[in-house]
Amino acid sequence: MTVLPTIPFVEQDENALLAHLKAEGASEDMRRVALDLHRDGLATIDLVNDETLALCDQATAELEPAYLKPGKINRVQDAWRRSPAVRRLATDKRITDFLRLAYGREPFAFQTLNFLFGSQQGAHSDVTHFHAEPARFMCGVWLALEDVYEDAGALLYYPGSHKLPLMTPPNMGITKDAPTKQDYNEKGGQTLHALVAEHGLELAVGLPKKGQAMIWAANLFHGGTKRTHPDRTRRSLVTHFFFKGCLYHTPMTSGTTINRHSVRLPADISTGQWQWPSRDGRPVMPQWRTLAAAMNYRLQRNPICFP
Ligand SMILES: O=C(O)CCC(=O)C(=O)O
Repeated sequence: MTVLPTIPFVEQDENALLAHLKAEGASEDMRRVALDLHRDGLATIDLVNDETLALCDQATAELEPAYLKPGKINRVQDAWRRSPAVRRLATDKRITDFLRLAYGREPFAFQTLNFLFGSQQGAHSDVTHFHAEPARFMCGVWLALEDVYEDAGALLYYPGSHKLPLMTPPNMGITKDAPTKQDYNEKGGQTLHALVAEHGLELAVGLPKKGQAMIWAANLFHGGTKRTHPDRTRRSLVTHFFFKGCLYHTPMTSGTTINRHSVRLPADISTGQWQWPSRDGRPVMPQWRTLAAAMNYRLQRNPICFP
C-alpha cells in the first residue's frame, strides 16, 4: 500500500526533497522548478509552445463577453465552466505532472480566476481563504495570457514567506468564532506585514511572458502591484489546486476550530465532478448547507458538458 506524505515533498527539508526527486528520476528542468518552489515559495514554469499560445488567444476571445458586461468587471470566477480554452489551460498536463511529483499526492484544479487588468490586491496568503488537512496541500498557478508589463500591475510576492506561520485565524490573532471581513483585513494585514518586517523579507514581482506560469505555495504572501498605465491590460488565469485524499476547508469561516461548517466540496475541473473531502482515508460529510450551496452554484454556473 502506498503511504501518502503528510507534508508535501516540496515543503519538506531540502535533503528530503532532493532524495525524493532523485528516487523519482525527475528531469533537470523539473528539479529546478521544485527547488525554486521549495526555496522561494514561487517558481516559473515555461509552457510556451504553439498550442499553449493559441489557447491563450482562444481563452482571451472566449472571455471577452464577460468583460463587456455592464459594470466594471475585472475578475471572472470559474470561467472553466464555459470556456473550453480556460479549462484546457487549467488542466495542462505539464502542471499536473509537476505538482504530482512535487507534492506526492494527486493534484486537481478546483477553481479558476481570470483577470483583465492587474488586481492591485493587498498582500495575503491563500491559506486564509481555502486550505486543506493535511496542511499545505494546496497551491496556485498564475498563467500569463499575454506578456506582462510592470505598469499594468504585476504579481507581487515575498520570497520565503511560505515558510512563515500559516495565515489561519488563530495565527493572525483572531480569536472570535465568527470573525468579520474587517477583522481579517485589519488583523491579517497587520500580522502579515509584521512578519515580513521581523524576518526582513523583500518584495519581488513576477513579469512572465505569455504562456509562462508561476506556481506558488499555499502560504506564500502575494498580491498585485499598483497599475500606473490605466489602459494596459494584464490578462491572466489563476488556477487553484487541491490534492486528492485531503479535507478541504475555508479557514476564514471556521473561526478558531475546523468544524463541519467550513468543509468544502470542491469541483475537479478535469471531470466537472465534485471531489469528496476525506480525512485519514475516510470520506467526510460536508454540512447540508455546503451541499446545497455547491449544487446551486453548479446549476447557476451553467456547466458545460464533459466527455
Ligand atoms: O493577479 C494578481 O494580481 C493577484 C492574484 C491573487 O492574489 C490571487 O488570485 O490570489
